[in-house]
Amino acid sequence: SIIRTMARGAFIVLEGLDRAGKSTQVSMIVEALKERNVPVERRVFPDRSTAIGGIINDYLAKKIELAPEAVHLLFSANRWECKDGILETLEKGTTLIVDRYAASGAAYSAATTGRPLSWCTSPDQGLPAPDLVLYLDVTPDTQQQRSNWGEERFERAETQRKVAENFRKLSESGNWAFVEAGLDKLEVHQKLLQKVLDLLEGCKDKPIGKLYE
Ligand code: NYM
Ligand code: MG
Repeated sequence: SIIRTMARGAFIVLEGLDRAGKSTQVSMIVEALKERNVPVERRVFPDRSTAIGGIINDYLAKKIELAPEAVHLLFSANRWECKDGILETLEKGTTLIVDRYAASGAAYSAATTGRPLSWCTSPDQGLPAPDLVLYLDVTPDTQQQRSNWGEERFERAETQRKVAENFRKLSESGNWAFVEAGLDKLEVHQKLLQKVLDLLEGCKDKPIGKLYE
């Protein structure tokens, strides 16, 4: 077996409904870690830059129609095609801050297909598991006040309500922390950063887990 000579990076995911502020907060965390000389990279799912991501993008932008189950499998395939890249990054000691991941996959698809969460989590089984999921908890009022609300598919109050319920169920397994998303963005950042810093030392010697195993 390979002797690990270097600490691995941490795998941290930000989750939440649309307009929770995840992308802004990912940027702020990445900048804060860089200032502390922590090797860090960001990723976003869906990764719209790949061929599969292009189909997902066209679907979300309402340019094409697809069966919701087929879209679900594309979202999962989009994570699987990034699996080796994720592992290489973590193994070289770089921490990853990721904007959405498997929980979004299951929470949205369970709402849009009506299929059980267990059906929705199964294609992601075995993917690298996050060390920490930071959930940005946003209210419907705050969502609707934020820019471009309602443009993409799934941006409807009823869908979002179901998705939120699914996120709550998913948060019962794994290491999740909830942060109120309606606060001032610096206040949200400070809360998130504290949780990230608390985690960083602790996971260096732990092997990277596998989702739903
Ligand atoms: N989404 C995202 C899914 O339905 N399944 C997934 O696996 C992922 C990663 O895509 N409404 C949905 C959630 C969002 C949409 O993401 C696009 P974003 O972060 O809003 O650009
Ligand atoms: Mg969105």
